[in-house]
Amino acid sequence: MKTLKIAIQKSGRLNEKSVELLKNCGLSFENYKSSLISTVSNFPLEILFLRDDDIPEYVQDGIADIGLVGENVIAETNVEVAYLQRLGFGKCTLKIAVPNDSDYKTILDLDGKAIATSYPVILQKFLDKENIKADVKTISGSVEIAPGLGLADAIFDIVSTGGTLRSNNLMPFVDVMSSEAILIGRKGEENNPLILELLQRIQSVMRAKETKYVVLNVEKINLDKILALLPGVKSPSVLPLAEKGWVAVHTVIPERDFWSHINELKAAGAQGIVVMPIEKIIL
Ligand code: PRT
Ligand code: ZN
Repeated sequence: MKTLKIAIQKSGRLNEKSVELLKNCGLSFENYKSSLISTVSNFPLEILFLRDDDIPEYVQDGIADIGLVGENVIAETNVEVAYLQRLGFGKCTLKIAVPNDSDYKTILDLDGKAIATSYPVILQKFLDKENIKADVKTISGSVEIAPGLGLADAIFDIVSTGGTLRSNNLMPFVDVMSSEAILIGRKGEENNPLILELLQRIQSVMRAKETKYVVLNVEKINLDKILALLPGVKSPSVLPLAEKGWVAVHTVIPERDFWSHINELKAAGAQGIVVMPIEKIIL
Protein backbone atom coordinates (compact mmCIF):
# COMPACT_ATOMS: atom_id res chain seq x y z
CA MET A 1 0.00 0.00 0.00
CA LYS A 2 1.59 3.27 -1.13
CA THR A 3 -0.97 5.71 0.22
CA LEU A 4 -3.21 5.13 3.18
CA LYS A 5 -6.82 6.35 3.09
CA ILE A 6 -8.59 7.41 6.27
CA ALA A 7 -12.32 8.18 6.41
CA ILE A 8 -13.49 10.78 8.90
CA GLN A 9 -16.82 12.54 9.47
CA LYS A 10 -17.36 15.44 7.06
CA SER A 11 -19.38 17.54 9.47
CA GLY A 12 -20.98 16.86 12.82
CA ARG A 13 -19.94 16.10 16.35
CA LEU A 14 -16.81 14.07 15.53
CA ASN A 15 -15.44 16.23 12.69
CA GLU A 16 -13.59 18.89 14.69
CA LYS A 17 -11.92 16.47 17.12
CA SER A 18 -10.99 14.10 14.28
CA VAL A 19 -9.29 16.90 12.32
CA GLU A 20 -7.58 18.14 15.51
CA LEU A 21 -6.26 14.65 16.27
CA LEU A 22 -4.78 14.26 12.78
CA LYS A 23 -3.22 17.74 12.93
CA ASN A 24 -1.76 16.96 16.37
CA CYS A 25 -0.15 13.89 14.78
CA GLY A 26 1.91 16.35 12.74
CA LEU A 27 -0.08 15.83 9.52
CA SER A 28 -0.37 18.82 7.16
CA PHE A 29 -3.53 19.09 5.08
CA GLU A 30 -6.16 21.56 3.91
CA ASN A 31 -9.56 21.22 5.51
CA TYR A 32 -11.97 22.94 3.13
CA LYS A 33 -15.60 22.42 4.12
CA SER A 34 -16.50 21.84 0.45
CA SER A 35 -13.97 19.13 -0.42
CA LEU A 36 -14.61 15.41 -0.06
CA ILE A 37 -10.98 14.41 -0.16
CA SER A 38 -7.77 16.01 1.08
CA THR A 39 -4.17 14.92 0.54
CA VAL A 40 -1.69 15.08 3.40
CA SER A 41 1.52 16.72 2.20
CA ASN A 42 3.96 15.19 4.71
CA PHE A 43 2.67 11.60 5.10
CA PRO A 44 1.34 9.15 2.49
CA LEU A 45 -2.26 9.67 3.54
CA GLU A 46 -5.51 10.78 1.92
CA ILE A 47 -8.43 11.92 4.05
CA LEU A 48 -11.96 11.12 2.87
CA PHE A 49 -14.71 13.26 4.41
CA LEU A 50 -17.93 11.23 4.68
CA ARG A 51 -21.26 10.88 6.53
CA ASP A 52 -20.44 8.91 9.66
CA ASP A 53 -22.98 6.19 8.79
CA ASP A 54 -21.01 5.28 5.65
CA ILE A 55 -17.60 4.99 7.32
CA PRO A 56 -17.75 1.38 8.68
CA GLU A 57 -18.84 0.00 5.30
CA TYR A 58 -16.22 1.99 3.38
CA VAL A 59 -13.57 0.47 5.66
CA GLN A 60 -14.99 -3.04 5.46
CA ASP A 61 -15.06 -2.85 1.66
CA GLY A 62 -11.53 -1.40 1.42
CA ILE A 63 -12.50 1.96 -0.12
CA ALA A 64 -10.87 3.46 2.97
CA ASP A 65 -8.15 1.57 4.88
CA ILE A 66 -9.02 3.03 8.25
CA GLY A 67 -11.81 5.16 9.66
CA LEU A 68 -12.72 7.23 12.64
CA VAL A 69 -16.29 6.78 13.86
CA GLY A 70 -18.54 6.35 16.92
CA GLU A 71 -18.79 2.79 18.26
CA ASN A 72 -22.58 3.09 18.09
CA VAL A 73 -22.42 3.54 14.30
CA ILE A 74 -20.31 0.38 13.93
CA ALA A 75 -22.75 -1.56 16.12
CA GLU A 76 -25.70 -0.29 14.11
CA THR A 77 -24.25 -1.15 10.71
CA ASN A 78 -23.27 -4.70 11.70
CA VAL A 79 -20.04 -4.68 9.68
CA GLU A 80 -16.85 -6.68 10.25
CA VAL A 81 -13.98 -4.32 11.06
CA ALA A 82 -10.96 -4.38 13.37
CA TYR A 83 -10.92 -2.06 16.40
CA LEU A 84 -7.50 -0.33 16.35
CA GLN A 85 -7.76 2.34 19.06
CA ARG A 86 -10.32 3.93 21.36
CA LEU A 87 -9.91 7.68 21.04
CA GLY A 88 -11.46 9.09 24.22
CA PHE A 89 -13.78 11.65 22.59
CA GLY A 90 -17.37 11.57 21.31
CA LYS A 91 -18.34 9.80 24.52
CA CYS A 92 -22.03 9.11 25.00
CA THR A 93 -24.49 6.48 26.24
CA LEU A 94 -27.36 4.95 24.29
CA LYS A 95 -30.35 4.83 26.60
CA ILE A 96 -33.99 3.91 26.64
CA ALA A 97 -35.88 6.88 28.08
CA VAL A 98 -39.49 7.18 29.15
CA PRO A 99 -41.84 10.13 29.93
CA ASN A 100 -41.33 11.63 33.40
CA ASP A 101 -44.91 10.82 34.39
CA SER A 102 -44.76 7.13 33.37
CA ASP A 103 -44.77 4.41 36.02
CA TYR A 104 -42.45 1.81 34.46
CA LYS A 105 -40.57 -0.06 37.17
CA THR A 106 -38.49 -2.73 35.40
CA ILE A 107 -37.47 -3.19 31.79
CA LEU A 108 -40.10 -5.92 31.50
CA ASP A 109 -42.68 -3.11 31.62
CA LEU A 110 -41.55 -2.25 28.08
CA ASP A 111 -43.13 -5.47 26.82
CA GLY A 112 -45.78 -4.64 24.23
CA LYS A 113 -44.81 -0.95 24.15
CA ALA A 114 -43.66 1.13 21.14
CA ILE A 115 -40.08 2.49 21.25
CA ALA A 116 -38.95 5.12 18.74
CA THR A 117 -35.30 5.16 17.66
CA SER A 118 -32.76 5.86 14.93
CA TYR A 119 -30.78 2.82 16.13
CA PRO A 120 -33.13 -0.13 15.51
CA VAL A 121 -30.38 -2.78 15.19
CA ILE A 122 -28.78 -2.06 18.58
CA LEU A 123 -32.19 -1.74 20.25
CA GLN A 124 -33.59 -4.95 18.75
CA LYS A 125 -30.50 -6.92 19.84
CA PHE A 126 -30.92 -5.61 23.38
CA LEU A 127 -34.66 -6.41 23.45
CA ASP A 128 -34.03 -9.93 22.12
CA LYS A 129 -31.36 -10.51 24.77
CA GLU A 130 -33.75 -9.35 27.50
CA ASN A 131 -36.66 -11.31 25.99
CA ILE A 132 -38.82 -8.22 25.59
CA LYS A 133 -41.30 -7.99 22.73
CA ALA A 134 -41.60 -4.31 21.94
CA ASP A 135 -42.59 -2.52 18.75
CA VAL A 136 -39.44 -0.82 17.42
CA LYS A 137 -40.37 2.28 15.42
CA THR A 138 -37.50 3.53 13.26
CA ILE A 139 -37.42 7.29 12.70
CA SER A 140 -34.53 9.22 11.28
CA GLY A 141 -34.30 12.20 13.64
CA SER A 142 -35.87 14.15 16.53
CA VAL A 143 -36.63 10.89 18.28
CA GLU A 144 -37.16 12.76 21.56
CA ILE A 145 -40.45 14.30 20.42
CA ALA A 146 -42.04 10.92 19.59
CA PRO A 147 -43.68 10.25 23.01
CA GLY A 148 -45.12 13.80 23.16
CA LEU A 149 -46.67 13.30 19.71
CA GLY A 150 -48.19 9.98 20.76
CA LEU A 151 -45.96 8.07 18.29
CA ALA A 152 -44.25 5.93 20.92
CA ASP A 153 -44.29 5.09 24.63
CA ALA A 154 -40.51 5.35 25.00
CA ILE A 155 -37.44 6.29 23.00
CA PHE A 156 -33.98 4.81 22.50
CA ASP A 157 -31.38 7.47 21.70
CA ILE A 158 -27.91 8.83 22.32
CA VAL A 159 -27.56 10.83 25.52
CA SER A 160 -24.57 12.88 26.58
CA THR A 161 -25.53 15.72 28.97
CA GLY A 162 -29.17 14.58 29.33
CA GLY A 163 -30.37 18.11 28.43
CA THR A 164 -32.42 16.93 25.42
CA LEU A 165 -34.25 14.35 27.54
CA ARG A 166 -34.98 16.88 30.29
CA SER A 167 -36.32 19.51 27.92
CA ASN A 168 -38.68 16.94 26.42
CA ASN A 169 -39.98 15.71 29.81
CA LEU A 170 -38.25 12.37 29.45
CA MET A 171 -36.11 10.49 31.97
CA PRO A 172 -33.40 7.86 31.45
CA PHE A 173 -34.75 4.36 32.11
CA VAL A 174 -32.14 1.82 30.90
CA ASP A 175 -28.52 2.22 29.75
CA VAL A 176 -27.97 -0.07 26.77
CA MET A 177 -24.53 0.81 25.41
CA SER A 178 -21.73 3.29 26.00
CA SER A 179 -19.80 4.62 23.03
CA GLU A 180 -16.81 6.73 22.08
CA ALA A 181 -14.97 7.55 18.88
CA ILE A 182 -12.83 4.68 17.68
CA LEU A 183 -10.23 4.10 15.00
CA ILE A 184 -11.21 1.11 12.87
CA GLY A 185 -9.36 -0.77 10.18
CA ARG A 186 -9.98 -3.50 7.65
CA LYS A 187 -9.70 -6.99 9.15
CA GLY A 188 -6.37 -8.58 8.29
CA GLU A 189 -4.70 -5.23 7.52
CA GLU A 190 -3.89 -4.34 11.14
CA ASN A 191 -0.13 -4.81 10.70
CA ASN A 192 0.28 -2.57 7.67
CA PRO A 193 3.40 -0.45 8.41
CA LEU A 194 1.67 2.85 7.50
CA ILE A 195 -1.25 2.04 9.81
CA LEU A 196 1.17 1.10 12.60
CA GLU A 197 3.08 4.36 12.16
CA LEU A 198 -0.06 6.48 12.26
CA LEU A 199 -1.30 4.49 15.26
CA GLN A 200 1.97 5.15 17.09
CA ARG A 201 1.57 8.90 16.46
CA ILE A 202 -2.05 8.84 17.65
CA GLN A 203 -1.08 6.96 20.80
CA SER A 204 1.75 9.39 21.58
CA VAL A 205 -0.65 12.36 21.21
CA MET A 206 -3.20 10.62 23.46
CA ARG A 207 -0.59 9.81 26.13
CA ALA A 208 0.61 13.41 26.09
CA LYS A 209 -2.95 14.70 26.50
CA GLU A 210 -3.39 12.62 29.62
CA THR A 211 -0.28 13.98 31.32
CA LYS A 212 1.37 17.25 32.40
CA TYR A 213 5.03 18.22 32.66
CA VAL A 214 5.64 19.57 36.16
CA VAL A 215 8.66 21.48 37.45
CA LEU A 216 8.94 22.39 41.12
CA ASN A 217 11.54 23.63 43.56
CA VAL A 218 12.18 22.01 46.91
CA GLU A 219 14.65 22.16 49.76
CA LYS A 220 16.96 19.13 49.65
CA ILE A 221 15.86 18.02 53.13
CA ASN A 222 12.30 17.55 51.78
CA LEU A 223 13.37 15.87 48.52
CA ASP A 224 12.68 12.26 49.59
CA LYS A 225 9.13 13.14 50.66
CA ILE A 226 8.52 14.84 47.29
CA LEU A 227 10.02 12.00 45.23
CA ALA A 228 7.83 9.49 47.04
CA LEU A 229 4.81 11.42 45.80
CA LEU A 230 5.80 11.61 42.13
CA PRO A 231 4.66 8.88 39.76
CA GLY A 232 6.88 9.89 36.82
CA VAL A 233 7.19 8.38 33.35
CA LYS A 234 10.62 7.21 34.53
CA SER A 235 12.46 8.51 37.57
CA PRO A 236 12.15 12.30 37.96
CA SER A 237 15.13 14.56 37.11
CA VAL A 238 16.63 16.43 40.06
CA LEU A 239 18.77 19.50 39.21
CA PRO A 240 20.68 21.76 41.64
CA LEU A 241 19.48 25.37 41.94
CA ALA A 242 21.69 28.47 42.37
CA GLU A 243 20.34 28.79 45.90
CA LYS A 244 22.27 26.46 48.20
CA GLY A 245 20.35 23.50 49.63
CA TRP A 246 17.59 23.73 46.94
CA VAL A 247 16.87 21.57 43.89
CA ALA A 248 14.44 21.61 40.95
CA VAL A 249 12.45 18.44 40.26
CA HIS A 250 11.14 17.77 36.71
CA THR A 251 8.54 15.07 36.15
CA VAL A 252 5.46 13.99 34.19
CA ILE A 253 2.19 13.45 36.06
CA PRO A 254 -1.07 11.89 34.80
CA GLU A 255 -3.70 14.62 34.42
CA ARG A 256 -6.28 12.62 36.37
CA ASP A 257 -4.08 12.63 39.48
CA PHE A 258 -3.10 16.22 38.93
CA TRP A 259 -4.84 18.21 41.69
CA SER A 260 -4.47 15.67 44.45
CA HIS A 261 -0.76 15.35 43.68
CA ILE A 262 -0.22 19.10 43.47
CA ASN A 263 -1.80 19.60 46.89
CA GLU A 264 0.20 16.76 48.44
CA LEU A 265 3.37 18.16 46.92
CA LYS A 266 2.70 21.65 48.30
CA ALA A 267 2.03 20.17 51.72
CA ALA A 268 5.38 18.35 51.49
CA GLY A 269 7.32 21.58 50.81
CA ALA A 270 7.20 22.01 47.01
CA GLN A 271 7.41 25.62 45.80
CA GLY A 272 7.27 27.51 42.49
CA ILE A 273 5.27 24.75 40.83
CA VAL A 274 5.08 25.15 37.04
CA VAL A 275 2.72 22.94 35.00
CA MET A 276 3.13 22.62 31.24
CA PRO A 277 1.21 20.82 28.49
CA ILE A 278 3.07 18.08 26.61
CA GLU A 279 2.82 17.74 22.84
CA LYS A 280 3.80 14.09 22.40
CA ILE A 281 5.15 11.21 24.49
CA ILE A 282 7.01 8.60 22.47
CA LEU A 283 7.78 5.46 24.45
O1 PRT B 1 -24.11 13.84 9.18
P1 PRT B 1 -23.66 12.58 9.81
O2 PRT B 1 -24.51 11.38 9.46
O3 PRT B 1 -22.19 12.35 9.57
O4 PRT B 1 -23.75 12.82 11.40
P2 PRT B 1 -24.92 12.44 12.43
O5 PRT B 1 -25.89 13.57 12.47
O6 PRT B 1 -25.44 11.07 12.18
O7 PRT B 1 -24.10 12.30 13.79
P3 PRT B 1 -23.62 13.43 14.83
O8 PRT B 1 -22.64 14.34 14.20
O9 PRT B 1 -24.79 14.02 15.55
O10 PRT B 1 -22.88 12.47 15.89
C1 PRT B 1 -21.76 11.73 15.53
C2 PRT B 1 -21.40 10.79 16.67
O11 PRT B 1 -21.12 11.55 17.85
C3 PRT B 1 -22.50 9.84 17.12
O12 PRT B 1 -22.60 8.70 16.29
C4 PRT B 1 -22.04 9.47 18.53
O13 PRT B 1 -21.08 8.43 18.46
C5 PRT B 1 -21.35 10.75 19.00
N1 PRT B 1 -22.13 11.53 19.98
C6 PRT B 1 -21.66 11.93 21.19
C7 PRT B 1 -23.39 12.01 19.84
C8 PRT B 1 -23.68 12.71 21.01
N2 PRT B 1 -22.60 12.65 21.83
C9 PRT B 1 -25.00 13.33 21.16
N3 PRT B 1 -25.27 13.93 22.19
N4 PRT B 1 -24.29 11.91 18.84
C10 PRT B 1 -25.48 12.51 18.96
N5 PRT B 1 -25.89 13.20 20.08
C11 PRT B 1 -27.28 13.79 20.03
C12 PRT B 1 -28.37 12.79 20.39
O14 PRT B 1 -28.82 12.10 19.24
C13 PRT B 1 -29.47 13.68 20.97
O15 PRT B 1 -30.26 14.26 19.96
O16 PRT B 1 -27.40 14.83 20.98
C14 PRT B 1 -28.68 14.78 21.64
C15 PRT B 1 -28.50 14.45 23.10
O17 PRT B 1 -27.50 15.22 23.68
P4 PRT B 1 -27.62 15.75 25.18
O18 PRT B 1 -26.31 16.41 25.47
O19 PRT B 1 -28.77 16.71 25.21
O20 PRT B 1 -27.87 14.54 26.08
ZN1 ZN C 1 -25.00 9.87 10.71
